[in-house]
Amino acid sequence: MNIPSNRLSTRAMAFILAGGRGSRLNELTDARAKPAVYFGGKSRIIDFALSNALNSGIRKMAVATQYKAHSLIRHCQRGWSFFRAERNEYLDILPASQRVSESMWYEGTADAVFQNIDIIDSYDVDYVVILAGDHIYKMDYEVMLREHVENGADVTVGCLTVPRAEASGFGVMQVNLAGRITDFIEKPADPPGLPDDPQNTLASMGIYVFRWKFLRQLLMDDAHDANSSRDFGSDIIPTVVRNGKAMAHLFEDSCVRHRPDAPAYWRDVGTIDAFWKANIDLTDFDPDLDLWHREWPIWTYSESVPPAKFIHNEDSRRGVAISSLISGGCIISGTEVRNSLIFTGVRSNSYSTLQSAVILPYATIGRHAQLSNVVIDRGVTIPDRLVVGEDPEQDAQWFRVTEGGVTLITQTMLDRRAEQ
Ligand code: ADQ
Ligand code: ADP
Repeated sequence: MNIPSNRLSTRAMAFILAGGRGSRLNELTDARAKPAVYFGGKSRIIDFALSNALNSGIRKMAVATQYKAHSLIRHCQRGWSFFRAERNEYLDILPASQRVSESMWYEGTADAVFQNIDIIDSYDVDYVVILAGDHIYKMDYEVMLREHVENGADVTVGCLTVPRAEASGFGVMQVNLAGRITDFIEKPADPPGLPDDPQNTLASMGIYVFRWKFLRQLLMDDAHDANSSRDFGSDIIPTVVRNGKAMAHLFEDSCVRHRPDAPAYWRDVGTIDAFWKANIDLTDFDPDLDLWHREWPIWTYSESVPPAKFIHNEDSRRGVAISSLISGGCIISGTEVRNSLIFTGVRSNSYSTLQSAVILPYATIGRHAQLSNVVIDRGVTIPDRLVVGEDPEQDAQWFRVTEGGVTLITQTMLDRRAEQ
C-alpha cells in the first residue's frame, strides 16, 4: 500500500485502549478481554480499530491491555506482527503493570497513555489518535485528522447521533453551529436533547485526536490533580472543553460505506443480545456492515485451514447452509444450517439443525441437536439431542438466557449440566 506523504496519518500514531473487561458480555469475557471477543466469522473485535488505522494510512500503533490480556496479546502477535521497524512502522503491545511498577495497573484510560509517554515520544509523531478497541465500525481517521488540523483544535472528539433514551452510557456533548463543543457530560442520567432534534443527542465514540505535545502536557498536569480519575471521558475531555478548543467530528463524515447510500454503521457489541444480533445481521441479503468490501478490508490473524466442507451422510441426510456464513475448516455433515454465522473449525453432525446460531471457533455439535437463537462459545462440545430455543425456562436452568431471548452456552455450563 503506497500512502502519499502529504497525508496526516503518516505523522500520526494510533493508541488503542484495549483494557476494558466488557462485563455485560458475561461469560464470553470470563477468559478474554472484550476487544479479543470473536466477531464476524474470522475476526476479533479489536481488528476493526486496527484495520481502520491501517487502512487510514497509520503505521505506528500501540495497544494498551489490562484485563485478561493473554488471548488479546497472542492475537495481536499472530495477526499484527507485519509492522517493520526498518520501514518506520511499529505496533507495540503495552500491558499494564509492567511499566511504572509491577503493582500499578492503569487507573483510567488517560493513565494508560500517561504511563507510556516515553514510548509515544520515541515514535516521534505530531498527532495521536486515541481509539477504543471494542467497537465495530469502518472509519477513515485521515478525515478526522484533517478536520482537527484545519480547525486548529486542541482536541477533536468523534461523535454519533444516538437516541436520548440510549445515551446515558456515553459521554454526551453540546456543540455550537461551528461544531465546537460547548458542554460535555460523561454518562449523564438524563442526557439533553439536540436543540433541533430533542429525541436525539450527540454521543462521544470515545475516540479523540490530539497534537501529541498538547496531550502530553495535559496528561502531566492531570497527574498532579488529586481529584482526577485519570479518564478521558470524565477528566481530560471536560478539561479541554472548559479551557481550550474542543471540536466535534461527525462519524457520518468519515464513515467508510460500501455503497454511497449505506447507513453509517457503528455498534458497541457490549451485551450478548447486541453481539448476537450484529453477527446474525451479517447473514442479511444486504447487510449494513459489508465485510466483502475490498477497498476497506478487515485484517486479522487467519489460521491456515482447508475450505468449509458440506457432507451428505450415509442416509442421504444433507449438510446444507442457507443464508449463512461458514468459515474455513468447518465440516457440516448432515446438519441443516439457516441464518447462522459459524467460525473457523466447527464440526457439526447429522440430523442436527442450527437456526440463527453464532458458533465460535472449534465448537462441535453432536447428532440430533436443535439449536436456535444461540451463541456457542469457543471449543464447546454440544451433546447429542440437545434442544435449545424452544423452552426458555428450561434453557435458563443451565444456560444464560438473555432478555432478548438469546441463549449463551459455554463448556462450564454444559459440564455442570452433565454432572446432574
Ligand atoms: P466507556 O464506555 O465507559 O466510555 P471505558 O470503560 O472508558 O469506556 O473504555 C474505553 C476504552 O478503553 C475501551 O476500549 C476499553 O477496553 C479501554 N479501557 C478501559 N479501561 C482501560 C484501562 N485502564 N487501560 C487500558 N484500556 C482501558 C468511553 C468514554 C465515553 C464514550 C464511550 C463510547 O468515556 O465518553 O461515550 O467510551 O463507547
Ligand atoms: P480464546 O482466547 O478466544 O479463548 P484461544 O486463542 O485461547 O481462544 O484458543 C487457544 C488455542 O487453542 C488456539 O490456538 C486454538 O488453536 C486452540 N484450540 C482451542 N480449542 C480447540 C479445539 N477444540 N480444537 C483444536 N484447537 C483448539
